[in-house]
Amino acid sequence: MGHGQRRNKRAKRWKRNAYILIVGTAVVTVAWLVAPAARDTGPVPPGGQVVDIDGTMGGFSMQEIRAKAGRPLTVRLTSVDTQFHTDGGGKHQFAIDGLGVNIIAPPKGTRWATFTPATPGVYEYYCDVCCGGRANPTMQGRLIVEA
Ligand SMILES: [Cu+2]
Repeated sequence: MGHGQRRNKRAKRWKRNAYILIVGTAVVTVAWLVAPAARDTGPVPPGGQVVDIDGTMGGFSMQEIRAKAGRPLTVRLTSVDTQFHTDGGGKHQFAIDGLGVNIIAPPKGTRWATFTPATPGVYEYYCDVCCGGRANPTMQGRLIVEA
């Protein structure tokens, strides 16, 4: 085998290894980015209603929630965003001023709160920690509490 051939072989092997490393890293990164957030299901009071809602940069997954007055309601908020979002760091909030509810989900995480709306009515919920916050029409919704 000539000198040039050997060098050529070594260069080829180096190229293949670099290729495997780059593709492997990309695959792992993409898998991590698209993986669903771990759903942390906390304790739920018996007889209560549970609502799972996602916060994304595109808004809440639900813009209307119906509940019954006097019945415990557990809201589980999951942020599907990563910490690499420059606006809000991947956190999302679910707040209802009139009911003292304020849930903030960390990036790719879930937080929940249980509360019992006593009075029928329409309560606005919103997120104010990301992308335009309350001014963003997709980061708000209505909790409709029926008698
Ligand atoms: Cu948000």
